[in-house]
Amino acid sequence: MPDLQIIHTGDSHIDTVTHGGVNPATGLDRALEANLAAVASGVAHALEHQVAAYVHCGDAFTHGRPSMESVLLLAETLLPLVNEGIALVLIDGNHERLRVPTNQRTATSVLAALLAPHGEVHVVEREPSLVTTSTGVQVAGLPWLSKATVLTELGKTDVDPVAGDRIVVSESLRWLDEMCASADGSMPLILASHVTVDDVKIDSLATGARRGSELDITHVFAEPILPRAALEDSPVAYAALSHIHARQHLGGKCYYSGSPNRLTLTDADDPKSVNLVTLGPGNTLVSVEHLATDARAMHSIDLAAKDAGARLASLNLGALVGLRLPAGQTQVPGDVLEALTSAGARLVDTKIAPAEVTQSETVVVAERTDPVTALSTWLSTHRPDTDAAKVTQLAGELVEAVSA
Ligand SMILES: [Mn+2]
Repeated sequence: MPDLQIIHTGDSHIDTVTHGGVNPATGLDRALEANLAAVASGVAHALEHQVAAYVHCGDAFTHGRPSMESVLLLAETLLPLVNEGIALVLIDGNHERLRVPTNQRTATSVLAALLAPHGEVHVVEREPSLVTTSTGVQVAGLPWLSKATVLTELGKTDVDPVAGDRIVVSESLRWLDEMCASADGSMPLILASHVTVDDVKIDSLATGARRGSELDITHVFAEPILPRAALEDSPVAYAALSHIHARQHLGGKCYYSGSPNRLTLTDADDPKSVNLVTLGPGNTLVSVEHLATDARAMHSIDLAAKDAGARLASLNLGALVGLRLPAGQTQVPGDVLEALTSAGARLVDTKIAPAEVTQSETVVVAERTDPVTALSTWLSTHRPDTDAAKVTQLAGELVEAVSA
C-alpha cells in the first residue's frame, strides 16, 4: 500500500477575539479574520498535498454557543476540503462543551451538519468512537471527556476530585483499547484526542513543556491527565493531540499540532503550523512535517533586553506588540512609540517591571532588654559564626575601661 497523508490540526478557536477590534471594511473582528486566515492556510496545505483526511482535534470554537456568523464562516473556510474529496474528521474539545446541556448537540455537530451535504464529514461528539474514512484511514476519536458526565454515567458521583480524575483516565484508556481492538489491522490507525497528557501537566512545565495560550483556569489545575506511556503502547501509528496551544512533539508518536494562529500574547514568537503526517505500510509513522500557517505576527519585547532595538526595527505592518518596560519606568519611551507607529505595528499590552524589593531582616528583641542580650541576639542572626560569649565579654571590658 502506498504512503497515506493526513493533516492534523486543532484549537482554531475561531471566535477568540483577543487583540482584535472591528474591521470597518468588513464589519468583522480582526482577530476572527486572522483566525480564519490561519485555518484557510492549513486547508490550502491539505489541498496541495491531496491528503486523505483533515483531522481537527477540538476547540474549533471558544464559545459553546458561538455566533451563527462564525460557524458559517468556519464552514465556508473548510468547504474546499470536502468539495475536493478530503475526509473531514471533527472532534469535540472542552470549549465546544461549555454551557451546552448534555442532551443538546455541540457546535461541532452544527459545523458537520453544514458541511455533510458537500462531502465526507465525520463527527466525534461527546462519546469516543472509531471513524473509518472512505479514503482509507481509521481515526480513534477520543473527544474531551467531561468528568461530571463520565462519573454520572458510571453512577460514581460521590468520589473526591482526584479519585474522579483517576476514574476518567481509566475509562479513557478502556475506550482507547476498545477502539483499537475493533479496528481493521490491515488499515492505518491513528488516535485523535483533545486531552492533556502527563508531559504537559502544570508541574511538568519547568522541564520545557509548553501550553501556549491554553490557560483555561477551570481545567489547568484539575483535569484528567492521560499517561503518555499508555498512548505510546497502543497500536496507533500516530497520536494527534490538541488542547495545548504550543506545538510540540512529546516523544514517540505523540504530537500536539498547536493552534494555527497566535491567539494571545502568550503565543508571541511561537511558530505556528499544521502537521502533515505521512503513514507507511504496516501502520508505520514515516514522517511529521510542520507546514507553516498564515498566523498573525505577535511580539513580546523586553525593552531591557539586548535585542530590543533590533526587534523594534524589524516589526512589520499590523504586528501586535507587547512591551515590558525596564525597571523604574512607567511610560513607553517616545522613540519606542515612534518605532511602532512608523512600522504600522499596534501596541496591545504594556507591562511595568515590578520595583526591586530590598530584602531587609528585622531582628525582634523584647521591648525591655539589656544590652548584652540585644548584642547576643544580633550576633546570632547576623554573625552566626562569631563567638558571642567572647564578644560580650570584650564589650563588658570595653565599657569598664571607657567609664573608668
Ligand atoms: Mn482545549
